[in-house]
Amino acid sequence: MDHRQSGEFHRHQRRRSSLKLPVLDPDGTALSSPLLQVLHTLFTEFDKDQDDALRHEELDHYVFSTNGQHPSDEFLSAMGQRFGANDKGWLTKEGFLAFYLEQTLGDQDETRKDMAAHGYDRWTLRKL
Ligand SMILES: [Ca+2]
Repeated sequence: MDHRQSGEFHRHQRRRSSLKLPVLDPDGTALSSPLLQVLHTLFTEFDKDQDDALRHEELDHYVFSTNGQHPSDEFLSAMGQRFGANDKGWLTKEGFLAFYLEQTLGDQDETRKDMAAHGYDRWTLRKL
């Protein structure tokens, strides 16, 4: 095939292989089930002591793995207070999901970028 045909072939292949899954449900008001699945997996992975909450060390590890920066203790506490914490002040799984709902409603690309940082394809939400 000549150069032009080859380009079209590759474009076609790319389209076929890029099944883009939604990060929000059809109403646009809740997280989509494929994204929820990934978030549940990530939460479990980072909840080392399995108490269904991310203590500061665990949440710091998550944030650092996501964007390469260590947040302050104030930031970590504020996340729990704002989105949902247990009686120790640690961010709960519900809080973690509430954070992602707010972020995703505001900026879907930001959430896709976060998933990519954790080794997921940002469009198909599959582990790479
Ligand atoms: Ca924990």
